[in-house]
Amino acid sequence: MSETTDDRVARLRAELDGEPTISADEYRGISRRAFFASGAAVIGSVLGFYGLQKRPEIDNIPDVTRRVHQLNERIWSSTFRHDHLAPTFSASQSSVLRVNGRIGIREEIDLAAWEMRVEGPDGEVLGTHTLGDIRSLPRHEMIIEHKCIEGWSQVTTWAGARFTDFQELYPDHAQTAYVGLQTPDGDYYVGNDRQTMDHPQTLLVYEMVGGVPLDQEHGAPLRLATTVRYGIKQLKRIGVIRFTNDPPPDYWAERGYDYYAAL
Ligand SMILES: Nc1nc2c(c(=O)[nH]1)N[C@H]1C(S)=C(S)[C@@H](COP(=O)(O)O)O[C@H]1N2
Ligand SMILES: [Mo]
Repeated sequence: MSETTDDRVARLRAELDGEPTISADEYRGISRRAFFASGAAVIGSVLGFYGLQKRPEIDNIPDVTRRVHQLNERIWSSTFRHDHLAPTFSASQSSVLRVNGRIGIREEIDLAAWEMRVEGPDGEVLGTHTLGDIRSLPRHEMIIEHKCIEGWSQVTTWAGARFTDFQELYPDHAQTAYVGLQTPDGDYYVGNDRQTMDHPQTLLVYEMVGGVPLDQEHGAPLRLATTVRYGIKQLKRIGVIRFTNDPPPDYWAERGYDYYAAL
């Protein structure tokens, strides 16, 4: 795909803003192609090539992609391998992740005053935590490839607590279908499905490359990192965690991106 000068200017401007630079339409195109490439056999049996051939060229694309996404999601939730680990890398391959996305973290916060609130399905407060609480859980480090839907990826190092270890503090809410996360100001918010949160490579991260505490731009004092979802789902500067059975509001899903953003 060739990029016009206007596209490039728009992209660079958006990059300066630190926000995803791919439009929802482009994203749908990419994810549709990826899906067709990986799931042609499944789609063939479920949708039938009849439906695909009949598809009008441009007008109907959102409709077709919506159906593909619904299928995609169903296939994902039925085939998700909970024990499948993403590849890890050596420290020499790892570097501090480029900063991307500043929604909900534009202003610096007082890290000493930070607290994280935990809520149940109706917003009832179940608990609050300091960073000390999270640091007292077993520390795990992972050197993984972070992937952004904008089309770049980078090997980086994260260290923190496994979400499953944190979840043990809330056994009554360990089976909810979703976990919602929000920045303290509520400006950025994501919903992640239970399988994602229960994955062993899903961490509440407080340190980055070299064991250095997370800096503000990377989401200090605490962010999410996971190998099974794109960057958009890895919320920086967690203020609220909510256990819920309904899909929590999701910033980029509201703007047309696939809710699951699965890898
Ligand atoms: N609060 C917040 N978290 C966010 C974002 C954001 O805009 N605000 N952007 C997401 C995106 S699109 C990516 S790729 C990663 C980037 O993390 P990094 O800045 O540490 O590289 O953060 C994710 N988490
Ligand atoms: Mo991203």
